[in-house]
Amino acid sequence: MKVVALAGGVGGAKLVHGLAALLAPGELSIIVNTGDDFEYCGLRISPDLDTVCYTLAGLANPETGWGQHDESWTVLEAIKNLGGPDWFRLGDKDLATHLVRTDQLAKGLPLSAITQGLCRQWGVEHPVFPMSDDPVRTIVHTADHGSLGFQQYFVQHACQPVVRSFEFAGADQSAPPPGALEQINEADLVIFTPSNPWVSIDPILAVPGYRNALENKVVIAVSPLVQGQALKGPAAKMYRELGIQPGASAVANHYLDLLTGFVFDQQDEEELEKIQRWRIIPLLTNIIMKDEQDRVRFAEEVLNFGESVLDRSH
Ligand code: FO1
Repeated sequence: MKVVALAGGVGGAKLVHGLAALLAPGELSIIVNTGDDFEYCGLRISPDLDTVCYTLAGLANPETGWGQHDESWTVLEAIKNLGGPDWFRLGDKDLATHLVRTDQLAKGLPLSAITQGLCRQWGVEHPVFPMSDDPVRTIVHTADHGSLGFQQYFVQHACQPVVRSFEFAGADQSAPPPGALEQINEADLVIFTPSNPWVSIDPILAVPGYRNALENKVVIAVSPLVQGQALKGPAAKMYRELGIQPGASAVANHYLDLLTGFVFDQQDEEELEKIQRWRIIPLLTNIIMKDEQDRVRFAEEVLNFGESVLDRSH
């Protein structure tokens, strides 16, 4: 079965890791959010691309989900001693990624080609695509801190500002990178991984071309919320601030027109009836991936569910 996974940060990367353990490189490709990208210390940072690739390469820091494990912070300390910025923590090995990416971008390589090259060096065999080679930047419009770049909101303000709306600056002028739409057209199944719908999956869907490529595909989304709480990050807080009760059905409703199936947690059974009313095929299970083998356990359940949804859709 050929699968395309759309992913953002840590939650999405965990399911991608499980899927990659079960599917060959020719059966799984990943399209990653780049709305979180920004310039810092003169370097181009692509956090979600790095989180997905580090996770697939076994290099990710398991505590934070971002950056690399066994990291050292020599350069960051030296930057701080020079009065430079240290609010966004760059480890020494992580810094190498940003230096190489920035150097290759300056030489005119597209982000998708740079990503392929880095994946080759990291031994990541599953194809990883940035959602676009063009710049798309998530802007968070807040009630009390004006308009913030994503990392200003997420790191500098620690997700505290009250969100009013999101903007994906540059999306209208952007396009999928070479090969990404073909992956979707050839896919049997598309999975929206348990990433933040507002700032991880929506930026990808805002790039012209993806929505209509998804129209005649079987799409399954996985809830990033359990009992109205995000397993990690500000997704539930964002829903509340936007006047929407956070929960599995809110996430299913978020993607409604695109979904064939929806995977959510058995603790949220009370939302089953509402979700079925939307004629979405449900899978209720334990969606919490507490360790590496749990990622594979859950990925296997999602793939089996995908097979059953495919059988029912033909
Ligand atoms: N998140 C933080 O909360 N604090 C940091 O200092 C930080 C540094 C960092 C460095 C590299 C990287 O790839 C990600 C980093 N992140 C940090 C996480 C990042 O803000 C988020 O992973 C995404 O933007 C949202 O998923």
